[in-house]
Amino acid sequence: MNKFRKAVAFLLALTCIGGTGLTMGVSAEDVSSALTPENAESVLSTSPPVVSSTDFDANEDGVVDMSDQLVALKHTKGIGFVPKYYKLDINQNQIVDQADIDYFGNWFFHKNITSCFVKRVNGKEQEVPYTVPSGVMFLTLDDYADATASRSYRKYSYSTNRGATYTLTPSNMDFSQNTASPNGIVGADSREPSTNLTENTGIVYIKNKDSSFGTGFIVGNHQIATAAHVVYNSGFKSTPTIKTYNESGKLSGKTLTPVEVHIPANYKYKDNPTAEEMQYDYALITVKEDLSQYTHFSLGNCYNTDSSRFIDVPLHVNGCPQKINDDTVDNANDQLYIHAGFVAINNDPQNRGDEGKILNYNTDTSDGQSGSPVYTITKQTVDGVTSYTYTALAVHYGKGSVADTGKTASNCGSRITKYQIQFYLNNPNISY
Ligand SMILES: [Ca+2]
Ligand SMILES: [Ca+2]
Repeated sequence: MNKFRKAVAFLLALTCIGGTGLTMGVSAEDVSSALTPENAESVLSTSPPVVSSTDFDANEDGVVDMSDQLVALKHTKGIGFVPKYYKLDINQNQIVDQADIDYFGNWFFHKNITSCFVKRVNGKEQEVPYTVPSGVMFLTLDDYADATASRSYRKYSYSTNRGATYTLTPSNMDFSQNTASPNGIVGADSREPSTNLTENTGIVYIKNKDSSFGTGFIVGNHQIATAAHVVYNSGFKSTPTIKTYNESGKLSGKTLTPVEVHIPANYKYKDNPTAEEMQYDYALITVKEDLSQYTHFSLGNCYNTDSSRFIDVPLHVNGCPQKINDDTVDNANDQLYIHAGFVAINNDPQNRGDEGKILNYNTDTSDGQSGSPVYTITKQTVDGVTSYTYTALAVHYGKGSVADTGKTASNCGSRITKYQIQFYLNNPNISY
């Protein structure tokens, strides 16, 4: 088995592990007939996007081939990280996610691809083009996203009431062995009922025994992401009730069985956390049921978050608010609500200077939406066939510190980085 076939075999194995969250653009037949290093280079010389081949050489071995797609897949699954991770951003939207894996495979095999963001407004989708011009790698260094320090976590079993701590380190892949070969409402309340959306089945309602509730989202076959403050205050809250949604944004009637909850060891419940504290406001709940049939949210490793170029990224928050219509009317039946806003940069000086630990956005939210996915929708059309990727860039916290006066950068959440990708997707300390 040559190294390309090995790479693809492993990649296909990972695809199976990933369940429905993964859609790959290549088949085994494609690989055996098309993959040679010589072929790879000729493909590159004739196929868009025209940046340069080295821009996508993620493993830095001098050629762009399927082994680069493999390392991209490992990165998005938290197995190991690519140091120059912007090289994985094949569709050039400043976010590294599942959409890039799909794009790579299709691009490599000469498919005709278009890719853009989608913003949902009044139940319809608007296409939002990427703001990075083709051929330009406009990078703002991002220390937080590059961090490889260890982070400690606490876990708690709902069945035994026992806890434990452990540490994870998001380690970069080592390519040195490569042989040289080629909350708040911002202005008017713009939220609308979230109906007929595929991603609604990836969202869950989390109700605590103390009657507080929040939102969560499915990121793996047994893993649900939410905010730490949904499941923890002075200690871990008792076992929550978790319910799923159908595509119409209504509760489906199905209840999941929580097994464990995990939070960062540094998390402390606080009413008005600083960005430094808010970075730890994320949690993982494992459930007994197999969630492979539900929509999975990809976890996005974004960069350029300090750049004005990132401001045009449409960000959706979809969750279950306690009240709607400017927080005056009860949200009967716990319907999902969605709104699309934009990433907000530099509008909130109190929240900036945080080294990118949190993300700010002007998307409308209110209590109950804590733990919601803050996500982009990427639309890819390959040879006339359209697909969507839902990528969380943050776990929604709530109102920012200047919510009531700023009217611009009101809401925020803890940002997804390598820490969270490893924690949610490649965590040997979870059971279910
Ligand atoms: Ca390479
Ligand atoms: Ca991308």
